[in-house]
Amino acid sequence: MEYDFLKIERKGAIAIMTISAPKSLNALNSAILKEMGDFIGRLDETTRVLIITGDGEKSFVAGADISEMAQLNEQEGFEFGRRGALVFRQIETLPIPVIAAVNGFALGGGCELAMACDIRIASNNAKFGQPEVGLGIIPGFSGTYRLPKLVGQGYAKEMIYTGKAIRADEALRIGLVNAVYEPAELMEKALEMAERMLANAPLAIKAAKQSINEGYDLNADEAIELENKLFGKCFASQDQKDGMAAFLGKQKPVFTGK
Ligand code: CO8
Repeated sequence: MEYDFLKIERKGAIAIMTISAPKSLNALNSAILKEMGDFIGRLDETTRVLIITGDGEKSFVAGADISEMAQLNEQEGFEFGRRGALVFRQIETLPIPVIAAVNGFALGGGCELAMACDIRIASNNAKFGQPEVGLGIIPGFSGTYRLPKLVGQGYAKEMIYTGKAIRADEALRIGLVNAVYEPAELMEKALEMAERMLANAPLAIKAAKQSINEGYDLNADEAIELENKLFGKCFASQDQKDGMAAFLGKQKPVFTGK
């Protein structure tokens, strides 16, 4: 499948989705959101880790496309926000790990896209921010929901109310990103992390992701119950048998994802 705004690369079971709209620093318009939804919807079990990045050395995603949003009325604004939020939720609920390799500006919808991914790593020139209130709107691709979960309400409110952008080192300090690298190293490090994940049991990673994501919004008893069920289910998999047999036989496990 060919896309106008996405470059798709595959390295074995790793897919790299690069958002490419260089004239607007990869700002997200409806066409890009549609292509992202299409690509994510087509992923099958041959893809076991997804890496999302932006084209060029300057920007991951500089937000939603302001020129498209400028003329929207209330209903259209609602629909545009919903479209982005649904695509981001699709990313968040993929049964595989998703790594955001943030290679520059991650502002507004760009920061929100990175937050819909499981893990964020950044280049040292990256900048994160939610500048929406300076445009007369609020974060509309679920940033008010995900930013406080990642950095706490106090810092999230400061970022959203002031609209200030923070540098990669500050994003690292507050836990918005896991690691910061030289720009030239970023993709290599993302691939390295993805490879480590590929060495593990796919069904176990899927269950762990479900337990963490869904458990977060439950109360303690419900979250522990959910983990318990998913833990039990692992024992119905061949991967559990192969993984434990390999350990006991002092060998490296080879997982089949069954
Ligand atoms: N939308 C449209 N065009 C953009 C965007 C954007 N978000 N960001 C940059 N561009 C364009 C610029 O207009 C410029 O175009 P042109 O060359 O035609 O003038 C080109 O990209 C290059 O940008 P700059 O010349 O401004 O480059 P600088 O290096 O000087 O600055 C910045 C880079 C700091 C990233 C600057 O471009 C900027 O501030 N961009 C806007 C960032 C922003 O405010 N993002 C948040 C947008 S709102 C949002 O994301 C809401 C999400 C939820 C939506 C819900 C819908 C209802």
